[in-house]
Amino acid sequence: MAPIVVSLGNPLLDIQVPPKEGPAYLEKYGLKSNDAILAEEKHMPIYDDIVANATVDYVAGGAAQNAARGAAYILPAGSVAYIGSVGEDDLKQTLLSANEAEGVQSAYQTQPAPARTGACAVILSNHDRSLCTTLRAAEMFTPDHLATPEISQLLNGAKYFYIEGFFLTHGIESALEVAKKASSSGKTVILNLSAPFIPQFFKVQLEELLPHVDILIGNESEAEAYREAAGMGDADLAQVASTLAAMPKSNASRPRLVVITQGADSTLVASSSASGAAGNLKTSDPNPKTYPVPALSADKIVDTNGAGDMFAGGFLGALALGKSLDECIEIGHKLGQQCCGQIGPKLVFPKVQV
Ligand code: 26A
Repeated sequence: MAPIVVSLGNPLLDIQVPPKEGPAYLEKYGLKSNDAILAEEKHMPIYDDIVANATVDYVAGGAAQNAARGAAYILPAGSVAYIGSVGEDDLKQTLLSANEAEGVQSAYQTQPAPARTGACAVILSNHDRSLCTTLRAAEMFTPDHLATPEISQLLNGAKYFYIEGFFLTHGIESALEVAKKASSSGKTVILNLSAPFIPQFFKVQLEELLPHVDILIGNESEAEAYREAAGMGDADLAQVASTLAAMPKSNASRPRLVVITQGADSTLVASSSASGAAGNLKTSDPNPKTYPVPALSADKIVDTNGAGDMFAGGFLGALALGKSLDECIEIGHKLGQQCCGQIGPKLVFPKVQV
């Protein structure tokens, strides 16, 4: 079966430090307990440091790669492919195995040595996670990969395109190429804001891509960062979501949805038009609409790393199955919660019915 979902992002191996040991590393490297950043010079020793001195877990990561595995969880075998750039090393092998085990086709661009696959130090404390990333080979992705026969066939055959906001730090040209082509062919483009620093420091790239985006997904801190970057004063999240939904759109035949998650609190969906079209809010729904999140007791939470990606992956998979918006949100919530019960951005295997 040719993949109908293609996901694009930075392939990373997550190196996780458990909550007991996490706070010391937050302090040592000046990291916030709940954040996602690109490592600066002063953070660079963290990778060797935690590997040598902490009890680490290695898990497949990379925001869009996690979402790809989430979508694959609920779609028929062979439905999902993932594109990103890696090095020729053991980290790549770990990522390949995770994708293969979970039904994601890895359509990697591989950089020659000495380039190494990217890594993310995941410092846990309580239910928070601090992500500190060194992109390495991931930011060496070049648009010519998209033109190779294998990848262009993949792009032509797919119907749903998922792009992580993180990719915009280096890959706006490729992201635009994928999104423009997809949206001009009436296909669906989904963008995740990924982290507060994307609307904060990459607002130009974000707004360049946004016209080609049908569904924008983010969390409350990313929406707040956009509010600030856009000078929206004390607008509430519903206003921020509605503003983003109403921004110019190249494929005017379909409304834009903006989905804002708020952890354990309700999820918000704003639409550029409450027309009742397929996959949109119903005409009778409020716009924005608030979806309650089922309760998850604290003792069921192992760590929250990847929960947002698995929400997005569940949403994406359900969308590709032709489910209603309400069902997409419900499945997103289920996979997000499932992920909270696992170490890292993982789901439950053998698979459980969602
Ligand atoms: C460019 N940056 C900072 C990143 C990331 C990232 N994925 C792509 N680019 N920083 C952290 N992640 C991934 O986010 C997941 C949790 O949402 C981590 O690898 C982690 O699995």
